[in-house]
Amino acid sequence: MTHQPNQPGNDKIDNLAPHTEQSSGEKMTTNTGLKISDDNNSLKAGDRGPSLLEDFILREKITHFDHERIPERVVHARGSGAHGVFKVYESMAHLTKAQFLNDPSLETPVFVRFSTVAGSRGSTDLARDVRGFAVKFYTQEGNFDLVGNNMPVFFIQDAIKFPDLIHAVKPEPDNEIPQAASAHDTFWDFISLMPESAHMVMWAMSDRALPRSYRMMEGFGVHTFRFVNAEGVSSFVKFHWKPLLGVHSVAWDEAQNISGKDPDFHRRDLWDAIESGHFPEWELGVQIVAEEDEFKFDFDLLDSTKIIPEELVPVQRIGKLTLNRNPDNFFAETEQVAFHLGHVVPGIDFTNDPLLQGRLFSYTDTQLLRLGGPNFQEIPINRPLNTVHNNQRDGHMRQMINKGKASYHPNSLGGGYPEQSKSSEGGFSSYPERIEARKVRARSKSFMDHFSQARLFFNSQSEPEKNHIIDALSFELGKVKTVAIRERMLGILSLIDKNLAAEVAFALRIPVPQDPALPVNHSVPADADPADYDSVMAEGSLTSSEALSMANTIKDSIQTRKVAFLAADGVDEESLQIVKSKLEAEGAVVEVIAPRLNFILSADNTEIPVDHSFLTAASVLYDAVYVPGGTNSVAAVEAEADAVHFLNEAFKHCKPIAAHASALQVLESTYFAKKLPADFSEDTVLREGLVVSDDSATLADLFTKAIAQHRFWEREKPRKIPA
Ligand code: HDD
Repeated sequence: MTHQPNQPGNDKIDNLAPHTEQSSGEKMTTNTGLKISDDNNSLKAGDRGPSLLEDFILREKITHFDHERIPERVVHARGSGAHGVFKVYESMAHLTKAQFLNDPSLETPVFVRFSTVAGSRGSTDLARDVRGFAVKFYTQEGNFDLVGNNMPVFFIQDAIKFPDLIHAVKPEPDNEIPQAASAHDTFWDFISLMPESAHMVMWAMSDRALPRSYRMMEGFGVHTFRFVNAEGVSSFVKFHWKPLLGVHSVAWDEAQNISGKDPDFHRRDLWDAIESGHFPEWELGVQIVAEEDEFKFDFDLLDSTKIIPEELVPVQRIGKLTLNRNPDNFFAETEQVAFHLGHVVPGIDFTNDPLLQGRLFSYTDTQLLRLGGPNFQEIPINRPLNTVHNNQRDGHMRQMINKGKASYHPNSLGGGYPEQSKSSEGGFSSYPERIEARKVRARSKSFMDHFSQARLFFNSQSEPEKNHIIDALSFELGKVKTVAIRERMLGILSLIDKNLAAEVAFALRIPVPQDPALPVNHSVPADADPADYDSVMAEGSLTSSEALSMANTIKDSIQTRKVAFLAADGVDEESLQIVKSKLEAEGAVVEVIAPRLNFILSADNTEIPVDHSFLTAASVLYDAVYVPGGTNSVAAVEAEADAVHFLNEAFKHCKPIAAHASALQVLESTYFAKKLPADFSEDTVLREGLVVSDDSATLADLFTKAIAQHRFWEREKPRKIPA
């Protein structure tokens, strides 16, 4: 196979190839292959007469169109996908017999789909929401799906509450408002009655819910899974994805603006990065707990509202995922891909986490509706690389032509085939966990501490991150109309952190309930003693964990950061080009924004291409902004209200801003003029994120360092800055 530049291939891409179509140079046909002579006029009785029922070409075309839509995913409807590859660094055979984790020379093709949870298919990418991070590994032993999120915990402990959670967060059923937002009464009503959601709510209200890019977020398998090695020895495992570009977010005000200016922001970002050869990369991390250590923690490994702090069990980075190819067709690949937690390979198995167990049912069930029947595994994107042999037959849209008479096992007419495999031959056998129990509808008491890890998360945040959580809760509860719900939430917040509750209460101007009783857990069976389900007010063994704060992420690269250059005719070419070349050499993407499109003329009359006019650009779509010199250009930019607004907004969103010394007057016409520091030494630049210099090379160096810092959140002190 040949592959386009920047669109590398792999075995799965080759496997998809026979199903692809390319019309270039071809004649138009109907679906039966009949060449079409006129695709513009229906068959009529006279050129002004009625269309004829006989027109099978018209009917075929319109019927197909009428049936183009399939049900969107009931959750995670909005998403973007990409192809890639995964390679393990070293054999993990001591822990798992999964072949793709045993052989460092194997390159396993993958398809990854990122998503938001609550919004519809056409909703904004920048909703405050959890992000899905679903990876399908096309291994030589069949498909393995790791269907995770960008947050390591979940709102609920038992899958039976999932429909309730989703009904609560989705638009309200009477008027279908609001779209892709949790800031409404039903969500917070449910949350305020479900103390087990406290930890996840902290994550969802943090900046993790506003990723700068899919490429800059972590991923987590959430549940505790099992690894099983060839000797049958099992250990518990939590899966992590660690992005090599670090974990970065945008500001909430910015997110809301992006939703208007470019609702496809994350989708476009992923697409553009891959098209330009900046392939997103993550390392696969695992936290391993030996079987005998199952009960050594002060939380339950089966409880999906808990993390294993990295201080207790370090994350080992065992391999790398690279996304290196965009799909050819959104619907055929990204929409039709079907993930399922139950797609496992030998060496990976489940635990009794009740959230995981319920998911094992839901994912196949939902594909039956969404993709229309039991043959969805035959859709090209879902097919495994190895061949499929079994006695399942028929059904809607069956593709496979199974030969022979025997479609049952055991048989003699088919020679006894297909035959079963022993474990030693790669046959999957479930881990033989010993279980002796009564059949009960209940929840383990070990699941009842709902607050200590919520507190651990809040305590681990930097000051700006804490402020963002306070602001997010004030915003969300501010949109809640029912005062009793706000009050109940304040009660819950006060059990996490008194100061957090007080700050949110201040914004809502209602008092924090004094010494609130632990909230009643509403997940109580009717016949049970509620005392058995009381939340427990435990202190975890840790008070803070570094890995939980995005402030501690890597900040060593400006690769793929988008930098806006604000310029006009008369720009000083040197101050533009020197900075541009340096930033581009470091992997950043520079775009020139000017009053009008096409080009600007430099002071020396050179044409410099323009990427956007102020009409189509906005500061929220960039990571940093620079104003080059040149008398006329500087005067024009200063006089352009959109340019000044651009800078003001960039400052408000804590972005690095640079200006050539001869363009200082542009910064002086912004509202942050009075905050310009007295000097622009490296220390000041790295503290304030503002760079001014008359030497373009020095400026470019300092600006690069500032952009690598991503944001200067300290600028938000005092907390509110006018736009
Ligand atoms: Fe789920 C989709 C992740 C709990 C039921 N889920 C879905 C997707 C992701 C997750 C990433 C999108 C897959 C794609 O891109 O196609 N879900 C999670 C995580 C959970 C979780 C990390 C908790 C740890 N989910 C969960 C529960 C249930 C479901 C408890 C049901 C009991 N999820 C579904 C679903 C979806 C789905 C209804 C909708 C579309 C699909 O499956 O294919 O089956």
